[in-house]
Amino acid sequence: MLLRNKISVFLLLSLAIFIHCEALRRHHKFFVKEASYTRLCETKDILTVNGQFPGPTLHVRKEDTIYVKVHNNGRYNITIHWHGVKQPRNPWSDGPEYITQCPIQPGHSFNYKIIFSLEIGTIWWHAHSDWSRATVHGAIIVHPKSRTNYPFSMPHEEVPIILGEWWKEDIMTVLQEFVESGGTPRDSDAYTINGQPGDLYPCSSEETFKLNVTYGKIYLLHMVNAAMNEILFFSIANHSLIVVGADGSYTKPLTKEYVLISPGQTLDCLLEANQVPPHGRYYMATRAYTTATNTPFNNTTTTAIIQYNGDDYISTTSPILPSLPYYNDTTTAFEFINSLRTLDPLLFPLDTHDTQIYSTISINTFPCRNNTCDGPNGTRLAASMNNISFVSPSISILKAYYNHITGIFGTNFPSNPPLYYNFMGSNLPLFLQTPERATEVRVIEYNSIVEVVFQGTTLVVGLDHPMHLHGFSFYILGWGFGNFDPCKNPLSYNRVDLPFRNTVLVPINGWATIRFKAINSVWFMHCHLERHLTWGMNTVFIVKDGNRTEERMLPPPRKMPMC
Ligand SMILES: *[C@@H]1O[C@H](CO)[C@@H](O)[C@H](O)[C@H]1NC(C)=O
Ligand SMILES: *[C@@H]1O[C@H](CO)[C@@H](O)[C@H](O)[C@H]1NC(C)=O
Ligand SMILES: *[C@@H]1O[C@H](CO)[C@@H](O)[C@H](O)[C@H]1NC(C)=O
Ligand SMILES: *[C@@H]1O[C@H](CO)[C@@H](O)[C@H](O)[C@H]1NC(C)=O
Ligand SMILES: *[C@@H]1O[C@H](CO)[C@@H](O)[C@H](O)[C@H]1NC(C)=O
Ligand SMILES: *[C@@H]1O[C@H](CO)[C@@H](O)[C@H](O)[C@H]1NC(C)=O
Ligand SMILES: *[C@@H]1O[C@H](CO)[C@@H](O)[C@H](O)[C@H]1NC(C)=O
Ligand SMILES: *[C@@H]1O[C@H](CO)[C@@H](O)[C@H](O)[C@H]1NC(C)=O
Ligand SMILES: *[C@@H]1O[C@H](CO)[C@@H](O)[C@H](O)[C@H]1NC(C)=O
Ligand SMILES: *[C@@H]1O[C@H](CO)[C@@H](O)[C@H](O)[C@H]1NC(C)=O
Ligand SMILES: [Cu+2]
Repeated sequence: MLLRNKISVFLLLSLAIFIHCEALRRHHKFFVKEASYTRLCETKDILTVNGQFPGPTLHVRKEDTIYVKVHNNGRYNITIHWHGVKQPRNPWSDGPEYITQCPIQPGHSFNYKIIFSLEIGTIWWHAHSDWSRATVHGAIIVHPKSRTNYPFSMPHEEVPIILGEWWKEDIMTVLQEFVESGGTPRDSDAYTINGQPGDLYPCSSEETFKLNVTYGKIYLLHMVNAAMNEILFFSIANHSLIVVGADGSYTKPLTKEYVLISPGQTLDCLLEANQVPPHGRYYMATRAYTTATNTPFNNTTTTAIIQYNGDDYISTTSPILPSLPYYNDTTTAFEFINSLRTLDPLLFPLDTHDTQIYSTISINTFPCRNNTCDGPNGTRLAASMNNISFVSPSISILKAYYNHITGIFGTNFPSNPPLYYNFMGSNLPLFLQTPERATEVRVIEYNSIVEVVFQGTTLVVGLDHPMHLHGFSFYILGWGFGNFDPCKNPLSYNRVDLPFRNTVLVPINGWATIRFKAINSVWFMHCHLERHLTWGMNTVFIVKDGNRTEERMLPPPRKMPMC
């Protein structure tokens, strides 16, 4: 009897261990809940996943499928987006609220199925509802199928480096004030590295993120720009960075003293601990790259520290600060972007395209009652693509499309700017500033090669826009300043080893051209500066099904969140 009990306990235990291992690999649980955090000498509650800020890092192998069950134990609606994951045929788990799903309401949960395919290296996840992503975000590291299978020196250690922004004010209050005022949002009070402002800010020295390295070893930094509203320069004192990946795709190794990373972008960088003793301590540092005149930004610098193992004077040596490019140094910013090259062969030929969309991306204004808003001359600030300021619908576009529900969205997103004017003009007539409000999508044929030319304008203010496309990575054929010239500019396109990314930084007062192959379903396209997303610099691409079963969108999971 006793023996039999022992055997059954043993069996139960091994079953439990088996299930546990299985759970570690494929099933994850995200509890979205408030937790108390102290930064910049003040304590406040922030929304987190599992109480962690930044949230947990997900480790997967290339081409895995995993499940993340998200329980909303917070006070706000929430959705999670798996940024950079192409999710072939499965837009149901992509995440943007009212685009592919209704939000998960407080007390409810949703089981996301995340299908990895081409992605390798660093991508990330973040909330895609209101402004929750300020604190609800984390890295996803896609490892090669076999541990040794890197196209570069095997790293000794892999380290997520997540750049972010911290507000002393509650982020929902920041959002509410921003929307009500009609002006620009209040600036963040600090930039952060792995959730810490660093010791150049008050009350931050103890917790500053520190990376201990061993002389002679190589470290793989998995970098994410999770900041809400700022493009960032990043550099490490006395150490070069070797960029080997961007946006979940390998690049040819590129050695640089600094990198530039836009919200929504990721970089994989090798760091060689190659400083000979006596070592110093070395800051890694980040601050804003911004070109908008009259748009305030926080001009402070966040830091973390690199220190060498075995040094006994560690805590007394003050760290060396790297020099960072000047905050409006567009030349240096684009010199970096321009140097990135894909390592992998092209996935489709780039000599031709089937569909072209030429879209302006503009900052706009709406009239405001009695001119009492905080935009220029009392107006309300807005943003648009091809003069349409995107209005979020009340049920998801994906659901409306799949179930043929009419009246939720239109299919008239224009292929060209509705009006041609000098997009770079310096005194444009004021009537051009006011866009149309609508929910317009663009329908695309299955398997077509789509070219999008983003054209910045000087309406209200010109600035750089990191444009992000869900569901695809795209090749960046070219970019330049001024008005796009359809005869001349394509002659200088790179068609050989151009970068393969999911977020393109369109330069201030300039343009950029991307191409992707439309192989699956309903995808959001938007500026990854959060204020521009809120203002409507967005649209949606619906790619029709192909003829064969394996070219069709998967059916919805049984329990989608309800509106
Ligand atoms: C930038 O951050 C610093 C440090 O937290 C803060 O004192 C300052 O007010 C912020 N600047 C702006 C323009 O918001
Ligand atoms: C890094 O090194 C310092 C000094 O030796 C030590 O106090 C600290 O615990 C180490 N940190 C980690 C994460 O190993
Ligand atoms: C860091 O680099 C500077 C400039 O190249 C050099 O003068 C200094 O000695 C280096 N310091 C350490 C501790 O490696
Ligand atoms: C930002 O900081 C840099 C370096 O500290 C300084 O040179 C520059 O004048 C500052 N710019 C603004 C707009 O405050
Ligand atoms: C950068 O800012 C400085 C002053 O802060 C200004 O003199 C300069 O013209 C700016 N450069 C560009 C390219 O806007
Ligand atoms: C707007 O202006 C009108 C007329 O000047 C005034 O009667 C009205 O009270 C104002 N409304 C608000 C909300 O201030
Ligand atoms: C504000 O109004 C003045 C006077 O009508 C006009 O000259 C100026 O261009 C306006 N500015 C903006 C940004 O609307
Ligand atoms: C945008 O559309 C509005 C409303 O139709 C129009 O008044 C405005 O001139 C248009 N602006 C541009 C730049 O097309
Ligand atoms: C689907 O089949 C139709 C009829 O045979 C054909 O015209 C069309 O090109 C096919 N579509 C795709 C995307 O292959
Ligand atoms: C939360 O989502 C539901 C369903 O779409 C919606 O009715 C409700 O207004 C949302 N709540 C907030 C605060 O946005
Ligand atoms: Cu933008």
